[in-house]
Amino acid sequence: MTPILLTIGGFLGAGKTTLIAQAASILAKRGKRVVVVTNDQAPELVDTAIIEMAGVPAAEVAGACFCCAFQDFAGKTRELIARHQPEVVLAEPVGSCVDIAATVLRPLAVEAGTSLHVAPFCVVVDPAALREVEAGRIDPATAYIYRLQLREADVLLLNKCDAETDPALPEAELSARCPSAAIFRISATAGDGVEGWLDAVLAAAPGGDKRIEVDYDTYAAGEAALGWLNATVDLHGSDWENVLPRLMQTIGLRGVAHLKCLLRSGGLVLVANSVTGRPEPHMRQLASGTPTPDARVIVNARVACPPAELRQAVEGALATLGLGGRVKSIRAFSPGRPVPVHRIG
Ligand SMILES: Nc1nc2c(ncn2[C@@H]2O[C@H](COP(=O)(O)OP(=O)(O)OP(=O)(O)O)[C@@H](O)[C@H]2O)c(=O)[nH]1
Ligand SMILES: [Mg+2]
Repeated sequence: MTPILLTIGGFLGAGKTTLIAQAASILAKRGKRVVVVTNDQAPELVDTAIIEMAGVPAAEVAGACFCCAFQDFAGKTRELIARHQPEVVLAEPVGSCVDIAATVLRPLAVEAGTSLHVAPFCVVVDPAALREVEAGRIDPATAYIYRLQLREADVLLLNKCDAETDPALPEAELSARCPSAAIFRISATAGDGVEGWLDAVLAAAPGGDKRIEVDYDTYAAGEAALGWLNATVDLHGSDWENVLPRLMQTIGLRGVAHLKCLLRSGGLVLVANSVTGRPEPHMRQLASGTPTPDARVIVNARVACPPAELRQAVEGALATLGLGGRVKSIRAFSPGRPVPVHRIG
């Protein structure tokens, strides 16, 4: 059987990984084999750890986005298919990327050796981030990327409905921006609406054929406006449930696109996030085993500030914690100009 490639795009922090974990769990309960391909501009990903903890086979394309590392993406996808014979491949492109249909999905359809049914391209939207964009509170070039992401979607997923008290969720605004996209209201965490969406997209005709014009200079400027930091740090202490939000709060960056930290100590695994329009750190327990006095923390930060400032904020916060803070690795940079290997416009 030809595996279905279901690509879940959308802006940083929209809920892509949460949705992928939820979809993988629903499909596994239906007896389907699922694999996941994650993506980032640098290695050491919170997302890959989350997916692997959910018991789903995953591969990571790290160091560049799917479009710029197309051969790596196609190769990793082929390897996962050969090893696990999945019915569904779930893929998460980097949240600051756009032009996915032209540079990833259509090239895949012609790439020799990758036999896949490309499902409709789904883009996840956090209403809080959409409000920030509409209010002009994010960098104009980054907002350009955000709006283009909506325009190339076959399906828009209005996520985090559980956290919205306003009954007038911006559905009308979304249909105006992207008239031909189907819209589903979901909660990736609670699972509301997720089965209905999955049934629809897995049974649908192939997708990924929207054509959009992209100004690569503005696209590059929108990505370059973001500081990117991936770090792995060892801490020595206790009371990890309080340490993680304290670390996030001390990093204390404004205009966050997505700050996420994953802490492992013995059998305890915690993850905390702060996203555009929802700055208060939100913490979840992924595993509740007994902790030890040692913890390893992965920090992934994508923030609208220069990378040097971002690095200083993270290193300063680690020093303030006073828990040893032995940095195993740290990389801070701004994403380079996107140069897709293929573009089928
Ligand atoms: N309330 C609520 N929060 C959600 C929902 N889906 C995701 N979140 C939260 O949103 C934050 C970001 O979720 P992720 O799934 O990591 O977002 P992402 O789009 O994968 O982010 P990047 O990989 O950085 O682009 C986390 O704190 C999630 O718990 C939802 O349906 N409801
Ligand atoms: Mg993610």
